[in-house]
Amino acid sequence: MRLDYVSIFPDFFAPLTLSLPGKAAEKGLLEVGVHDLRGWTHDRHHTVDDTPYGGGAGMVMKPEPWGDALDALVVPPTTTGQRTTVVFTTPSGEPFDQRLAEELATREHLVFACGRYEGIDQRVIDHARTVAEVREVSLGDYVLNGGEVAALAITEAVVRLLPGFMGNAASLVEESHAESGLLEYPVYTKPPVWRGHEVPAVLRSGDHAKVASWRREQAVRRTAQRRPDLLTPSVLDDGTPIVRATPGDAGELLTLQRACWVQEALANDMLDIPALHESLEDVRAWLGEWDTYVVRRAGRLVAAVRGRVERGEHGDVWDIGRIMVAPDLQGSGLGRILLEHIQAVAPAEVASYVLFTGAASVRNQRMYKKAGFRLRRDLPAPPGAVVLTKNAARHGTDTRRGDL
Ligand code: 6GU
Repeated sequence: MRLDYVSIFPDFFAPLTLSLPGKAAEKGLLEVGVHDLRGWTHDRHHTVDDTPYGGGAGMVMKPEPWGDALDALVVPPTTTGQRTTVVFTTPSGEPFDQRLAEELATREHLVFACGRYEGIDQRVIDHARTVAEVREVSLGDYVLNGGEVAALAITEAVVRLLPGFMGNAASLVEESHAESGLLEYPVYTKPPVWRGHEVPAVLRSGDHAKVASWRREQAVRRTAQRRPDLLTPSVLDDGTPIVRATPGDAGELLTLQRACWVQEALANDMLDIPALHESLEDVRAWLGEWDTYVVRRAGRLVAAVRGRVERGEHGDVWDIGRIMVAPDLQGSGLGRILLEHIQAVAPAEVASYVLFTGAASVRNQRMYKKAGFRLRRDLPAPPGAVVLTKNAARHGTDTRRGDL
């Protein structure tokens, strides 16, 4: 693979001769070229920018030096038919992720065009598309002063995937990681107790099955807390996402709530279900106090669930409620998926989950029991309702000796 970098700050790329890419270059897996854009200027001041047409703040990178740089660096299709790929690093690009790293790792020649100021004249990118594959890539939703650091980050992610680099072990790990779609579980090494922090006992138990299931559970829990967007249950089978409710959903939630609870009330021969009598203002108010998730199908809000932490005598409890599915979609499994989802997003500190349902809602109770909830006749419940609870998945991280 050949990598070229064009920038007005070529010194940024000194690290390429060190660390990972440096080693790959030594092994002959990589050829690296670093180029000063000013080398393609023709005026005395080596000017690379100018004021924007249409006015506005900041400066725009002039097209001519970039055009000459691309003329010099973009090579015609190789015998395998592969063209050069030009990567423009820009905060308005497509988000960089492992999938894109894997894709770029298959290329023979990458040219990183690192912009500064307010960006590069659009015609440079348009022209590049006529001679090369072009990717406009962003590291994430924040703004850097220039694309150099982004190009380095992309390089490191790509180069470690090259066959023969890191003995291929990395790519195997990567695969399993990508497959699970989860964040990594926490890791520990010796000593078993350090500054009062213990290594979770299960990891020292020698029980491989238990270790595996503990790690999986930790990965799911971490993912739910830090990146709920990555979690499988937050997407239905057909890819429909389960998303956080916004204040604008209040009206539709009210409609869904009425539809669901009228049905529930009729089925259970009870008419005083509080949710049935709430106003739009009530819904707006509880939306602000509960973690609420909704599902939209063809623009219509068709299902919802909410949860919040309650301080209980025996530790924090995750109160789950308002699992609602539009009447025409009931029985489709949506309720079960929402129930899984709301458990997965519970904060780490909760000791148990609790939910209430109609004493006569046999179908609901059956679903909850299938999901591991137990009917608690020993706990208080409002008239006509029952309580069900379930222990939250234990997650032995950060157990300090003194706490046990
Ligand atoms: Cl690729 N460039 C710049 N300038 N800012 C960024 C970025 C890239 N990615 C995130 N922020």
